[in-house]
Amino acid sequence: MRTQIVIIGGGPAGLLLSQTLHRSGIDSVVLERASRAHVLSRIRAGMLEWGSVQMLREAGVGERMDREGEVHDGSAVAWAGRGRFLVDVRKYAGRPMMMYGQTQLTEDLYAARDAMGGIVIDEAERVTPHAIDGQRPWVTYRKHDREHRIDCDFIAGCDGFHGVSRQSIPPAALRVFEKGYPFGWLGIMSRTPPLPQPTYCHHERGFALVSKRKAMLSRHYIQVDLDTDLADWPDERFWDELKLHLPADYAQQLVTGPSIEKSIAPLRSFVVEPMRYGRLFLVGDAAHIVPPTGAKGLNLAISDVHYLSRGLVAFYKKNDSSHLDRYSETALRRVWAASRFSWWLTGLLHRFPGQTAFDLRAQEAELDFIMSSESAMRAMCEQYAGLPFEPGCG
Ligand code: RFL
Ligand code: PHB
Repeated sequence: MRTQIVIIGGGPAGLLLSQTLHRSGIDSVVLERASRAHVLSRIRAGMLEWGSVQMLREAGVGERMDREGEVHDGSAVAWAGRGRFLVDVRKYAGRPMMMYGQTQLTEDLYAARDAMGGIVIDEAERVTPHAIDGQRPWVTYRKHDREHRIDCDFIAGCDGFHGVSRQSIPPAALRVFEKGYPFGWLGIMSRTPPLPQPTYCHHERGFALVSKRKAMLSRHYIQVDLDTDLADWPDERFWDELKLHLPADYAQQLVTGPSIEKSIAPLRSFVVEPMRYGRLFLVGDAAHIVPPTGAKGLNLAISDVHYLSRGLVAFYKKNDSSHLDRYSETALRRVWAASRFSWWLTGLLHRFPGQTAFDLRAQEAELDFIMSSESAMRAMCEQYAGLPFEPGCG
């Protein structure tokens, strides 16, 4: 088989890239290791930047998002005994945000690929890129005990943090920047009425986030130690602990119920440079991970797709490879901005082991400062809203 672009990974980055390229007349094949049902069972992000919303609309997958997603002015931040403030991105950054689940978005992308006859091969085992430093790369994989080969012009590595793409690049060609955090998020999904506003809660017991997907679907998180065992967290314990982290009025309003999903995600910051090696481009979580505190991971995956698809379109339609050559540099500017923001917000809102009473007061003083200083608030909002895509680049 031959195609122009082999896309490794059928998560949001890979599916959106194939959808965007298709609309510009560029062929691709998506190779996904998991089954479609598995990909669609993963519960992850919920908060889309406005640039992501526009990109999804342009890709022809915005219809259900515009119908079912919720447009928000921003999220709130609450901290012990001091009430809360709104990170009003509509007011300070001039654009709102959209609550729409990654699971739903992935469903929409699959539906769009199916409707356009896009090739998405699931349960592709042992996907392996070859000759990525030459002009004619190819990819092999196994399916139903048979070996297959696809020849292509370029490979897009959209296979997440644990994927094969980044690992296919000689380690000496990559520089890795990494930071671990000594905690994770325990998240639950429940069919209960959500609190009105997504709210990040700073508390001396640790961080909590109340969020939602839609009218009767709540998504909440609390900070936990890395060695936490899910079995030790029956629903009642989760709800009791969450209430302790919330402002009093929220704790009173909170409606509890059985969880329909419960999982723990460790927090991590990770970036590789460059995001390209020869004819292999890294996109989304394959190249970078941010802690979820800033709601940036999916949005970065979407902005990478934006820059890479524009580069590929310029290459095929205008015989101009200069945008592709700048892909890594351009994408990394946004990646680092979001990595810094996510790291900062994580540090501001979480409880760290060994943290002293002084450290806690310093966090509270910074929250106080953001709430009372318009310039600090504006700076926070600009970053939470997400930086605009760079025009004409990528
Ligand atoms: P994905 O979604 O991991 O998809 C990669 C796909 O590649 C497949 N794959 C392979 N396929 C073939 N061969 C191989 N060898 C393969 N290895 C892997 C996998 O099966 C998978 O289908 O990466 P992608 O597309 O780059 O998308 C990134 C996002 O999923 C991620 O950044 C976000 O979910 C992060 N995130 C959030 N991002 C936001 O923008 N806003 C949020 O509100 C937000 N909240 C979150 C989050 C992530 C969380 N967790 C669980 C880490 C909340 C949480 C709790
Ligand atoms: C979510 O709704 O899952 C969510 C919202 C904001 C975040 C992270 C996750 O920062």
